[in-house]
Amino acid sequence: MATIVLQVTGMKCGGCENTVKTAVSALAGVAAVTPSFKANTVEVDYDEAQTDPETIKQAIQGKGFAVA
Ligand SMILES: [Cu+2]
Repeated sequence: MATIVLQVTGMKCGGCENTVKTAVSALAGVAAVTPSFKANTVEVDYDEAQTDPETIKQAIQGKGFAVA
């Protein structure tokens, strides 16, 4: 299991956090998603055998948020 903290801008409220959480949680191999709109971060625990940071970034970007 690996953990990454992505810098994500565009989240403005708890609803945005939930949008990100739902999108990333839907990916195979993702164990936990902790977004913070205040810190502009999304922490993700994932199984490296099933997914990778690029796939996670794309899921977030697909919801209209920018990932650094
Ligand atoms: Cu929002």
